[in-house]
Amino acid sequence: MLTEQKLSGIEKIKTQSNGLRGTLVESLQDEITGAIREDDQAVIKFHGMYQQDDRDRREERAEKKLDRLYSFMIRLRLPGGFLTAKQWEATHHIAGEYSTGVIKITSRQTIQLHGLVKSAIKPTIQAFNASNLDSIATCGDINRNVLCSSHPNESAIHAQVFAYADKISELLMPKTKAYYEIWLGDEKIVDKKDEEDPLYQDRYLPRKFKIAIAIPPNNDVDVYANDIGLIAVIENEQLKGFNIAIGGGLSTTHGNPETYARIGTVIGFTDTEEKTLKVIYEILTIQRDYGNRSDRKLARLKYTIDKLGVNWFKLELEKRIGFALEEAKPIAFTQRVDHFGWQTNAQGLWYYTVLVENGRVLDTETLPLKSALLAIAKTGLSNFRFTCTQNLILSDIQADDKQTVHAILEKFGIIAHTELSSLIRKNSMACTSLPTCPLALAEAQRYLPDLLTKIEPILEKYSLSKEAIVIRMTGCPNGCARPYLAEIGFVGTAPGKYNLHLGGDRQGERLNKIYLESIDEATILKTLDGLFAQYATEKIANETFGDFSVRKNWVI
Ligand code: SRM
Ligand code: SF4
Repeated sequence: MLTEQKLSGIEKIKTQSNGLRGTLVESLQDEITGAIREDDQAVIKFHGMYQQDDRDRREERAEKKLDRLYSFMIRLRLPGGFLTAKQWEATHHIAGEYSTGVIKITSRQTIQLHGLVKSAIKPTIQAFNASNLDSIATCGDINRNVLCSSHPNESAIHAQVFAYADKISELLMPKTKAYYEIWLGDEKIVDKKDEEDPLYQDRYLPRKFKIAIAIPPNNDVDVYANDIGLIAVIENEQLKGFNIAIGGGLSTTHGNPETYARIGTVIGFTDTEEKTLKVIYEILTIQRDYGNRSDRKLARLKYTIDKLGVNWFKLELEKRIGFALEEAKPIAFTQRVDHFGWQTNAQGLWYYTVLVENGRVLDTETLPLKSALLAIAKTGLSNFRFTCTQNLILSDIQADDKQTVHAILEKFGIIAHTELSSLIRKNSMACTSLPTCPLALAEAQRYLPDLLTKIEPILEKYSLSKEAIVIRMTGCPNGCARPYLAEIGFVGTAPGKYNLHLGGDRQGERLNKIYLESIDEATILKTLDGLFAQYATEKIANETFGDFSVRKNWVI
């Protein structure tokens, strides 16, 4: 084990946090500042929150010698991304009362609220708790929200596979009761044995940890971007088990060649639930014991695996689980899509997938999306599911109720918005970035819609509007909208400047590469014009833009 390493500062904060309590109680009571103490900023992440400030207002406040405008972002734990109509209605009101009002669907199938002032945190958590919702372990060095293919029409046994997201989330929850004590006023734990944690101990994991479950042929979860990817093996509508991929992760750091994006390596297959859960648990214990705890840039599972070797990792895993993994079964991903519009599943229930640009649910002058969703929630006729491309599925609607939901969607202009939007817009995704993200170097969700408006006519010019090109943008190289798995990826380098990545495939099995560095909008549009012109005239039948980029050696 890597005991000789000098531990990073965060490691000490974790072990000295008294089961993730830190001094949060004192920080919350301090009325002099809207911020919390520095160490608590690390601790609060494990409770699903980040301290942020409004970056649009930094300069103005600095000039007035004012403190930054601090606020908090809260992220819910929603395994598989599911809310009932009642829970959506509650979320709508909580967002209105305590946050900016915008409900943000994330690239990991959950929702975030931004702009909570310190005194609003407790009432927000208590209001969510009243709706059986929590934000435990959605951030921090721990297992995060577990993803599962969103589209119930994808498989007759979707519900069976979907249930694994909950099981895994429960299995990997921390044992500390700090969340209940601090935010919900539960009694203090007297006997520390009650919260002994054999998995996380008092040091938790070296870094964040992500798990996703995919149901082929749709790789809508981007399964290979996760520390653990489970790929459902289904034969004759029976779940046979899961292929297991390990070591996916996308983040890089500009100018640090030791960092890289990596797609998961498939190491085998498990057939039973017991075995699958055991494998997952022990992958975490290996990462806990061998992950890098001195350099957080190199602490994700992907680096542990590459340092120790896939074979070593598999042998160590088999030692810990006590059985050998079976050979991976053949599976095939042929798509990575959200099925917009109406769909039905094997049980005859209906689903409407709504395009939510960059996951931002709000009312604008032209699109009152938030009001439309509230009206639907109030009917109680539909559940709410979130996709990993920040869209929303109104789900589990009885055939007799379909028309009622349809009429509301139509009245608020949601049908037209969803169905008339271009294919490239439907296949786009941008991260939150400015003004809340402290790490942003360039705009993303506030900019991509406008950039797409300029890209759409270029595609039309070359009769390429029917190409479902996957395009993604992030404001920095951390990769929160998974731009490295897009056919066209933009990664922010500085205000108004992006690296342009090309060559990802359509189903999310191949990373793209940098084609041009740090280019501005004019260069982006001119470059794409040239590339689309070639693609239009030289592509072979059904060749995707990503595959064409590789065939043309645009990226080597
Ligand atoms: Fe992320 C950090 C937003 C998915 C890789 N991410 C952040 C923070 C919390 C900034 C910070 O550390 O202070 C961002 C908050 C911005 C804000 O105001 O909302 C942030 N990440 C997001 C979300 C909301 C983007 C979105 O618009 O949807 C996604 C929330 C997912 C969720 O619900 O849990 C989000 N982040 C991702 C993904 C995509 C994925 O997991 O499929 C990645 C790349 C995959 C991966 O992990 O390798 C990702 N986020 C990062 C990283 C780099 C991690 C690393 O390995 O180095 C950071 C920075 C860090 O952890 O130090 C980061
Ligand atoms: Fe922030 Fe960078 Fe993630 Fe975008 S990719 S949300 S800018 S950390």
